[in-house]
Amino acid sequence: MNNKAIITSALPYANGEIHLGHVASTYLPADVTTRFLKLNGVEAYYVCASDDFGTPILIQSEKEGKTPSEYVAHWNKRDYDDFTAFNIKFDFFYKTSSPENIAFVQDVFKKLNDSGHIYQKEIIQFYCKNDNKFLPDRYVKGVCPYCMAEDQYSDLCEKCGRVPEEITDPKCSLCGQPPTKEKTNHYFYRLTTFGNDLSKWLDGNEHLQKDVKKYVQNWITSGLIDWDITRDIPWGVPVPLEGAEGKVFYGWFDNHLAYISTAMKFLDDKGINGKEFWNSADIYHFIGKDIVYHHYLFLTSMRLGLQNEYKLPDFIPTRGHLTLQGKKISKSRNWYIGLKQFLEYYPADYLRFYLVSINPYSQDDLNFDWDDFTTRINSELIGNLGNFINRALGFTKKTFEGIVPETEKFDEKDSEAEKRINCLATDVGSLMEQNHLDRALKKIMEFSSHFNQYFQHKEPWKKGPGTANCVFLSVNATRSLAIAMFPFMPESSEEIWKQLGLEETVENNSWKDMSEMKIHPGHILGESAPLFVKVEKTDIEKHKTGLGPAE
Ligand code: B3M
Ligand code: ZN
Repeated sequence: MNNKAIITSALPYANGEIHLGHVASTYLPADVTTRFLKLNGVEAYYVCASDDFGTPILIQSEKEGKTPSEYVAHWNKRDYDDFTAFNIKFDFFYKTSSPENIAFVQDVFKKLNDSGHIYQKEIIQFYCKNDNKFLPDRYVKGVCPYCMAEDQYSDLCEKCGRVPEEITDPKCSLCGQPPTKEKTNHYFYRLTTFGNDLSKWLDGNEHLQKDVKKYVQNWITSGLIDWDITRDIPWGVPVPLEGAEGKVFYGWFDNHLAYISTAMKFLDDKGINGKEFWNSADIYHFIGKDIVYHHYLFLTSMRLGLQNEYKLPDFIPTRGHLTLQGKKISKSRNWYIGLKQFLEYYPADYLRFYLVSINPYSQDDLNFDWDDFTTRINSELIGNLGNFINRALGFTKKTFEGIVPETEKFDEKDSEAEKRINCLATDVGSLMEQNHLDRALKKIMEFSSHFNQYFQHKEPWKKGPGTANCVFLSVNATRSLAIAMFPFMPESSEEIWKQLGLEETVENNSWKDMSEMKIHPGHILGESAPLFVKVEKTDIEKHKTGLGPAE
């Protein structure tokens, strides 16, 4: 494991509230991974920013009668607050419209332009005579020329994931009229010249997911097209060239550069050489599968064009989309659950537990299902883990006045239990290192279930021989669980720590500490109380039809 890491997750558009779909695929896996790396002593920083530019934001701010700056400032704060309530802990959360990012983007453009990767071309653009404006990206809807999917925006087909060269049967998304075509000058990035280098990079990086690599390779072999990186709209990073007045960069030219500029700003402010750190760290970009094209082709080819002045990503953990009760999430049809709303009903850890459990390290979609949520919380989280911890700590309180007793010689079951504790850090850790967060969490649950059985088998309430060993090992297993759970359920983990009567916080431990038995005879436990409250089926029935808006 590299001892330095920078972790990013796809930058949320400053254009609406964070919902369960966002956190499931991107922010939660990134947060869990960062917490894991930190426990392993890695100097890891999780940076993120709001994605402030682009046509959808301009369109929406116009609709709401706000300036785009006011509009994005509102969402930047709201998103950050919602993430924080969910215990997504960024080391730094910034914005793509920051002065640092604007300067960085312009500088990158100049370098790429000077080295011949950019050219200017007169193009014909859709223009709406009714609205008197050029219609880039989301201003136009139509049919995808590759897969024939209808009702797609002109900048990305949500069906096949490709970026159309020209959308078929275009309509202005503001007024629905078919647009006309007008001439304008745009700047293009020579993506076509990077095919070989991109291919080589894909082949040489063993951390990237195989299935994703395969379809990106297919895109490359079937032919890349040069990429139009400018727009004629008044909101974006200005193109820093004479004669390019009024033009700004396309949002996907500048947004991923904010991964770098945000990390630089944060590190430099801390007195760390940002560039040096970036280039010696493992770089993780967590994304959802809809933006593979942008991260595997646009982002990487730009870093290649800069001659690796900033190193390319090591990991691009890519996950599928969340559906809700089996149906596609849609904000416009009000079929989604806002993160803030959800947290008004249930603790963050319930959602963290559930979403990690159902989320494999793959492109497969995952489904939020209220009944499944109820079952997993009530029977797994509470029935297994909560139950074991309550029993272990409650029994010690009741029978030994909360004082961990002296042990005797271990019998076979005790030794097996001890071995489980000794192996836990490696068993769970190796899965975490491979990004299999769901399987790692499952391992933790198996550990807990083993200890439930062990406790049951030892029948300590009969106070026979072996009772003290059972208590000693169960209390230590509880401590192991608290550390192992920390990346997944930080609040509950800290609560367990308190109940164990341990000092400081779980965060200050190291990952491998969970495999040692550091609670010794004579240790006094803190106050114990049930960790979790059951999810009521009657509430769930109400939620199925919608949660109601957050206050
Ligand atoms: N703002 C959000 C998305 O398409 C987009 C990500 C930018 S990452 C550099 O999911
Ligand atoms: Zn129009």
